Formats: sequence, structure tokens, C-alpha cells
Amino acid sequence: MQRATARVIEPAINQLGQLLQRLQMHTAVEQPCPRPSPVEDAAEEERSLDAEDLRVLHLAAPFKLHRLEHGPDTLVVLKLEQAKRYYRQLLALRRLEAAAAQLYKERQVRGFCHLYTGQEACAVGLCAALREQDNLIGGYRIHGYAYLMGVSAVGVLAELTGKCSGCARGKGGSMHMYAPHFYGGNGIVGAQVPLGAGIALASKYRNEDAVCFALYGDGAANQGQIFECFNMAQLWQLPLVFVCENNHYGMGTSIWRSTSNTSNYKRGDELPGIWVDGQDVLAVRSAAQFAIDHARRHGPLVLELCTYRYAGHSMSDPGTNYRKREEVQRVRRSQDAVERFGTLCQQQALLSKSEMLAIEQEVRDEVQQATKVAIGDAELPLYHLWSDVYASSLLNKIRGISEHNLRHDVT
Ligand SMILES: Cc1ncc(C[n+]2csc(CCOP(=O)(O)OP(=O)(O)O)c2C)c(N)n1
Ligand SMILES: [Mg+2]
Repeated sequence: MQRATARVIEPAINQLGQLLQRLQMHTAVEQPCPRPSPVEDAAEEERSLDAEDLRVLHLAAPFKLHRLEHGPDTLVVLKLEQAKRYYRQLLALRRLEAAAAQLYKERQVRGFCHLYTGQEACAVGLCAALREQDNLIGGYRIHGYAYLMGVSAVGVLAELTGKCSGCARGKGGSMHMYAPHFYGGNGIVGAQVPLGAGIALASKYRNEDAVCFALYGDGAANQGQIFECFNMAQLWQLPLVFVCENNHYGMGTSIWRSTSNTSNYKRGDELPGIWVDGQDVLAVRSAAQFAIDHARRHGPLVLELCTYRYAGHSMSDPGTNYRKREEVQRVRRSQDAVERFGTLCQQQALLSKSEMLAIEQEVRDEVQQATKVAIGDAELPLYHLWSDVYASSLLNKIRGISEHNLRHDVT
């Protein structure tokens, strides 16, 4: 439903974005984009747009560019409908993770649980830019992306508790959630990036005009396989966007201890790169729109989303051995993505306090209901352990265990 609405509205917004881009001044390579100078026409545009519940806004932080002469729009459009949708999504992601943490503490969740809290603007901004045919693949911190790509709150939470209504029917858990155009959910650090290159190669081969976003963290960014993908994607001009969500910490260590070049947007060698304020939904959306356009026309590029995670690496990590509690509190106070976007919407008179409270209540109800289902729902019967192993059931048998004579079903 959310994606269908986006399909109608985004082309109009894109057109407007292109118009506004023409009004922008551009910068030299390696320089941050300047804010656009006030132009008479833009002011006129702004006046007429305001009348239709649109705002034309300057992004708070400039982009940084690598091997690009022109960057994403720094003058962006926010419609009333989008303001509501993004605010709702930001809140939903935060609430879902709070519910996941609670379920984990109550021992309803077995296995891993990696929370995305703090990074919500990255997921909401990226998914706002995706077109119907575009694909996305990520690592293990994936609950929020699953939700935005079409998995319901029940689908996410019941997957965590291992129940039938989970999006993988409880067989996948925290790291293995899937939906159409959403390829998960991967537990092996960095392994999703070559898979993403494969997805981009397949859609190029089939002329689908689809771009693939392959996500990875600042810790994964040091892996060899990512550099191999940079090379192949550039050679084959794949429609692939490498997205490094730099939350500044890996598992038990910081980027400053683990990485010699901490400017991830510059690490693609010949690939263009863009540094983005990952706490700003509109900056992420603008960068992702630019990236889609670039990847379709010229091939791969790197987006580095500068962000922060509040929780530890996983539920078993308190997250305070390798960073100070005060640092987390400072980011929460000054950079929180939900707060920032909510304040912006209020300042721009797009959302009133009471409307925001109503959205909060709606989200709270949705997650509360989903939590109940996630606890009360049944587990799959045992024989489903060997159903759906393959997408299609070739011989109705599972390869390699013929002595057990197990029939394979696709359900
Ligand atoms: C190949 C591989 N090596 C190591 C691990 C263990 N491990 C899990 S997460 C992680 C750190 C990844 O950090 P980052 O990429 O910054 O992602 P974040 O947790 O910050 O989202 C490590 C080393 C793993 N799962 N797979
Ligand atoms: Mg990290």
C-alpha cells in the first residue's frame, strides 16, 4: 500500500527535483555541495507549492562528493503526505525495535537479535527513493528494512519469536527476513554485497531497469569481497548502489581502531561516492534518488550514510565497553532522527503536535497488536523443517538425505 502510494507521487516529486537541480550551483570534485543561492524563480516555485501543502527545504548538512562534479539535490521537496508517512515509518521502526528488545528480555526470542535503533532515517530515506522494480539486500540489522519493504509488524515480530505468522514462518529469525524485491537479511558480514552484485547483474541482463541497493556496515567495509565487487560492478557497469551505513562501530570496536581510511565514500577507487547525513531522512532520500539515476545511466557508486546505533551490537552486548555512555546520550539528544524529523515537520507547519500524537498512538496500537500475535501464535509443525527448502520442488525429495525418504513440499 505504502509502495503503491509512493509510485503515484514519486514521479511528480522527481520531476520537481530535476527542475530544482537546474537551479543549483554545482561544485568541484571532492568539495562539499554549497547550499543553493536564493533564486527568484525558486521563491516563486516555493510560494505556489506551499499552497498545495508542499515545502521546499534546504538540507541541513552538505553532501561530500568523490569523483563527482554534481551531487544530489540540496534543495528538496517535502509533501504533507510524505511528512506523515516518513514520521509514521520512523516511529514504527523505533517501536518495533523496542518491542523486539522486550520480547528478547522475556525470552520469547531465541537466537540473535540486532537492533537498528538510532539508524531509522537511513532506512526510511532509502526506501522512500526506491521505485517499484528496485531491489534491496542488507546484513543482519534488518528488521526495519523488512518492515519498510512490505513485511507487516506481525511478520517481523512473529519471525523473531519463531512463529507461523513470521515472514519466513519462524524459520529465519532476526537475520533472515524477506519480501518481494527484498533479499534479506544475511548473517555473514559483507556476504550480501556480492549477492547484491548478482542481483544487479541479473536485472541488467533481463533489461528490467532495476537498481539494487546493497547495504553493509563500517565494520564490513574492510572486507576483501566488497573491493572485489567494486571492481566487477565498475567493469560491468552494474546498476548497483553500495550503501555503507557507517554507525562508527563494529562488533566491540570503533571505526577509528579498525579502519585506516574512515571516509568510506572514497573507498570505491574509481567509483564515485557521496557522504550523506544519515540522520536526515530527506538527505538520504535525495542521495538515493541521485544514486538511482546515476546507477541506471553510468553504473555503480558508493553512498556512505553517517549514522549511529544506540544499542549494542546485539542483545548480548551492552554497547558501553568500547564507547562512553555519554557519547550515546549526546547523539540521542542532538542528532536523533525521529526527533529531528518531527521538529522539522512542526516548524514547517506540516504536522501539529496533536497530529503527531495521533500517529504515535496508531503506531503504538499496531506494534502492541503485533506483539500479542508474536507471543500467542503457534510454531510450525515439525515436518515443516524440511518444507520450502527449494523454491520449486523438482523431484519432491530433498537432495543428499534420500535414506530418510523425506518428501519435499513447497507450501
Ligand atoms: C564473515 C564474518 N566475520 C565476522 C562475523 C562476526 N561479526 C558479526 S557483526 C560484526 C561487525 C560488523 O560491523 P558493521 O559492519 O559495522 O555492522 P553494524 O553491526 O555496525 O551494523 C562481526 C565482526 C560475521 N558474522 N561474519
Ligand atoms: Mg557499524
